[in-house]
Amino acid sequence: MTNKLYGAALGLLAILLPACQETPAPTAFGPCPTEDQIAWQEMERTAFIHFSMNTFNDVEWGYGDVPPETFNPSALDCNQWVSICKQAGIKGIILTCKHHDGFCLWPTATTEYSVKHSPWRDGKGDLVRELSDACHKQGLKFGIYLSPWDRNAACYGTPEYIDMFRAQLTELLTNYGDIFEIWFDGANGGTGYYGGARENRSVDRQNYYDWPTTIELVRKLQPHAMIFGDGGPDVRWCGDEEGWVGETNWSTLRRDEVYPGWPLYEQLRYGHEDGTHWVPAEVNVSTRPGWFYHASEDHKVKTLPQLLDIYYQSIGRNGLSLINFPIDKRGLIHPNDSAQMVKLQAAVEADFAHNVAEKAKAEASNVRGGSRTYRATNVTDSNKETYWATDDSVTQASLTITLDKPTAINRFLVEEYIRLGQRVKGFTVEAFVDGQWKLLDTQTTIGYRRILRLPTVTTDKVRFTVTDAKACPLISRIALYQAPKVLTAPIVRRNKQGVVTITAADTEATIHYTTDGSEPTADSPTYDQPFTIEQPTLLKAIAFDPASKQSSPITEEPFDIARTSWNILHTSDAQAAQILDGDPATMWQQEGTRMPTDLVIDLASEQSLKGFRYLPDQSRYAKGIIFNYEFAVSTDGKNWQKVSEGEFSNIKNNPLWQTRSFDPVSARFVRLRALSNTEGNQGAGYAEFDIVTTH
Ligand code: FUL
Repeated sequence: MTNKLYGAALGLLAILLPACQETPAPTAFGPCPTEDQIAWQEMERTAFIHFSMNTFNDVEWGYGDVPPETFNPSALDCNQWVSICKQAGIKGIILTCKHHDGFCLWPTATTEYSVKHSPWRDGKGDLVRELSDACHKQGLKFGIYLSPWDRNAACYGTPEYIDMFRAQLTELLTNYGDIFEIWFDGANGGTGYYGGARENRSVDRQNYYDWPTTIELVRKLQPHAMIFGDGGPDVRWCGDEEGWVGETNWSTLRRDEVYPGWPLYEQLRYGHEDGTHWVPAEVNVSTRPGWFYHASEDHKVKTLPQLLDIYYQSIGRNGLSLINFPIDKRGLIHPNDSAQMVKLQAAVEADFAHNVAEKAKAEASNVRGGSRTYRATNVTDSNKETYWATDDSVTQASLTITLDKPTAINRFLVEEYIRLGQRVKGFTVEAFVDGQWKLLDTQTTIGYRRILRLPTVTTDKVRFTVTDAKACPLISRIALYQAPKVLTAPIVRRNKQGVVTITAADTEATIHYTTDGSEPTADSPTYDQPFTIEQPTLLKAIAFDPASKQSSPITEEPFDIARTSWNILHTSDAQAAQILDGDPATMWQQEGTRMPTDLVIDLASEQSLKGFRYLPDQSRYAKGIIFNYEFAVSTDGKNWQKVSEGEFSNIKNNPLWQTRSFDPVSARFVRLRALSNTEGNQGAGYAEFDIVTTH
């Protein structure tokens, strides 16, 4: 080799060597998840099953005194539950093996208060067995809910109960295969049957249960199971039962401060930035207002827009979703619940059908050691084990994704490489539009996954900037999508003054309506601001997506005359106005009266009437639902003529609009007289009241 050549080779080596040297990998920062916690988080969607004695007694919390004979499902089929869960994209199911009333769904040796004394399967049934078998057969994981509170057990409150509780746990963790999660409820202590004592037994929530010993027992019997509690130890409550966790959501928690029934539970919505342990949030919510089945809630199953909000406010905020199916009295998932949950799955699949950033080019303002191992394109390579990392000293950095051509997007998804801890404290998302950067969103934490719903923007460059982090950010994935619009039938309301508002679930959809009875189409008038309808009119409306040319189902609203000048007589209660405000969510409860209770309205002018409409209280704990009624009319407010009477049959289970017709009559005053309500007490409540004229 000549000297010249030798020199050139040396020079080349000098250039190549640093690139060949391994850039040191980032080290873990703060608490990190275990492999079991990661496997749990990756399940993303799980289901709760609330089914027990409460189902048959139409209550949410049983007292523990109802005889086991009451438990008698007629057509129970766990395979139906599991099949529906599978169709709904769910990966594991948790069963209320024992709720607060103490009734056990398996033939336990610890108490007589169980399925073995029920008529179901002639007392030979074991629901825990049936569901765990069905789950394992269909490839779903199985988990258990065992209420620490037991309102049936005579020994509740004494050390003897803790032994009984652990014996129950041992049965459940030994006899039913792999358990992925054990759910310990924070509700405990209070009134109960307690073997006939019927008293109030409060316990020292922090110490009574001696949780450390119970946790040790679980670890021994099911070492891979996640233990859920207000503060974990493995996975935590999200601090509400409405289906959301905070936008800022740390998977870290000062765990030792928290215990089941912790009064500062609202902090669980956000986790603790300075947390000492990895305890990710689980977001539990029911498909209906209640956890247990009540026929009266058949029409209150969450709508697709509500379920999508829950999805984005749980999984989209670094949480795991746990959605409850209240099993009905037959022992089946009610068709209303399964339909909605399957719709949710279809909508989620559509939203994430096509990641337009997959394999896209990406460049970053800083790459750890300039190394290919930590390059920017790791976020678009579809490999969750590779990630973009910056130098240790860098906690603010940008990464720009360039698309092949301008593309419409409205979802931004980002994931941290959580194996080495949760780091990002703040970030922004921008799009390059019309020659400049447009800020789309400013947010805080990321964690396992963050999904942002953004207004649709067409762009070929998206810039993600970490504005603050605890340590160098490690980003394993960024994805961009264009989710289709949510086209559900619009909501139509008319207030007392006759002002009509129409809202679509998707704010980017257009709304079209007709008032002549014809079917609305994209060519019908566009709704862009409230308008007034004073005369009887059938309003029909749709939501429409101009991009896909798809329409929602039609909303039909049969309005009668506007209630503008109506006056509710014989009351000074300002809340009374709420029964004429067109909003079914507000109500008036006539307190302090004894049945019969009258609702008297002056219509301000004489009208030709042929019927009336009554909507009872729509709230979760509805009051004063009128059962027996009389309806009378008057021209002078003094002399009354009864035109209708009877009962609103099945109104408790079906608290929808009740319409009653009568022979046409002319009158200025109307009187709805409540003779009884569904609870057999004295209140009369109304969400809305209206009349039907002959027009
Ligand atoms: C609560 C319980 O009191 C409810 O009945 C339900 O089981 C829910 C999931 O947890 O704390």
